[in-house]
Amino acid sequence: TNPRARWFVDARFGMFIHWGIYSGAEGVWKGEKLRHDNNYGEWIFYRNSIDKTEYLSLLDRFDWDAIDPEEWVLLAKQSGMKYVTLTAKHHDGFALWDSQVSDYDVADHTQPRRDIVKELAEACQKHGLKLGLYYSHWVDWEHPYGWDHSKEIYPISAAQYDQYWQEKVMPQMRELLTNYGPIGMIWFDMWINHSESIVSKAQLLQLKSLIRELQPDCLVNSRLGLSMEEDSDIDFRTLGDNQLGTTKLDYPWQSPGTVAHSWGFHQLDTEWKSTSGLLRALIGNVSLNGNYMLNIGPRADGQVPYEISQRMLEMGQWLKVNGEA
Ligand code: FUL
Repeated sequence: TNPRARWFVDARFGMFIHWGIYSGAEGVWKGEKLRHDNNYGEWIFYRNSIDKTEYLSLLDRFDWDAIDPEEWVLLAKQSGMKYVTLTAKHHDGFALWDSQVSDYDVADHTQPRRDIVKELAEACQKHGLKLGLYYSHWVDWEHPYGWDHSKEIYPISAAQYDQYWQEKVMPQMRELLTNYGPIGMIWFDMWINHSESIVSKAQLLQLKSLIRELQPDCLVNSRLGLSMEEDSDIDFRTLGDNQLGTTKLDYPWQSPGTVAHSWGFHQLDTEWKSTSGLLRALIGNVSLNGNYMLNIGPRADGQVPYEISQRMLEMGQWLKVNGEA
């Protein structure tokens, strides 16, 4: 383990936060339920081919007076978690901070202007938790040259993809790594192999160098698109969604998991896992020297579903009784 990742190995347990415009749709579009085998709430923009202006109007359903990221941090802390990772930009391309790169960001659609990354960063500082930021680098459904599966049918050129990379990904990452204090990790998403994709290894390395330059202590996960074997400078490996570890690895690793199925809030997603099952997942990973990042999908008013917060608090209670938190 490189010294940079020491805290992460010791942290064991963290919170994932999937929250964005999609939280306002709650997994249902115009009364239509599932149309696809992928019923993740955070995929609705793409899955239902929603027009961008109409998608933005979902923000009218948000209760901005009630939304307080500090509450997410407090829940994480009470649950024995040591870090939180927010979807700063998910696949829909919408930035949850005040981004100068485009007006497709939360600050340009709130009055008074809000910057959720900033509010969360301050709450993490105040309560002593590390801040992680999820950034969908590969996939972006908003930028004309960002990746989505339709590009397999209507291809874009490598030059067009690089335009997306240079005018959106790089400057947005620069903002995140410059304006919000220390960032514990950038959590990239997708496990496509770069050699089979439009994204080039050079682009991935360009992104990693920017992180190393601006925040040398910030961790980078393998979903950047470079495996631990391919690049020993990657800090930890992320397993598949809800996939638990089965073998002890000699490098840091992590499983991201949900309490039901969807990551973003979904009103029809009610098959809750039990607290004991979630604890078994945590203990299993920790026993193999891994890490568990359990997800909350808050509603459009910022509230965390009771079924999630209750289970997390029970886990925190267990950790306390067993002397781990
Ligand atoms: C996946 C994404 O497509 C899901 O929406 C979610 O963010 C999960 C953690 O990773 O790759």
